[in-house]
Amino acid sequence: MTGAPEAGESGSAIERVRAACEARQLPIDIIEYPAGTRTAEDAARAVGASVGQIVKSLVFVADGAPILVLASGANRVDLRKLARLAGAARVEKASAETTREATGFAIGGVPPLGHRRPLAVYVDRGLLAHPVVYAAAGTPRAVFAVAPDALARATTGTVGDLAEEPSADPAR
Ligand code: 5CA
Repeated sequence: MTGAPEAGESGSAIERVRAACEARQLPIDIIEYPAGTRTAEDAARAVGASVGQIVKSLVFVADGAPILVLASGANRVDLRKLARLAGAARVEKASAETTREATGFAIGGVPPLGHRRPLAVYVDRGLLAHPVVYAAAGTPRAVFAVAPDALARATTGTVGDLAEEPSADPAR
């Protein structure tokens, strides 16, 4: 056996992601980068892609329930847009602990699928502007390349505009 399974989870983090992708008929190739892919910027540097091509897999809490947002590394998530898309009255960013509890993965390695329990998924349509994007594969050193439309299908994600306007005028 290789790799240390995480306490309370069956299989290593990477193996859980691989198995989830296989179960959804999503063919992927997981690549590990010793330099690390913890943040979108780190991942972009390691892969040699633009930061917009990096998938941020972010947990939010919508009316008390954890949900997952797949956002482009180039965008910040607009909480009002997310609340509207998710049909929730109140949405907030999840803590590191809630993220770990909901997904079974630690921040920096949270993948878009393969979570401990199924989460409703919302996809930032900014990801669809790229032919290929790169998502975390369970650890802060592993990513996989995937076509964004295939990723949205495999996660049964709801696609919408979730990007915070970069030019928003705070005085308005
Ligand atoms: N491996 C990379 C690229 S694939 C990755 O996982 N990026 S990420 O954006 O999905 O994960 C990092 C995100 O975790 C940050 O953007 C931030 O939103 C969130 N985060 C970082 N630290 C904390 C924290 N202490 N509590 C809650 N969220 C955090």
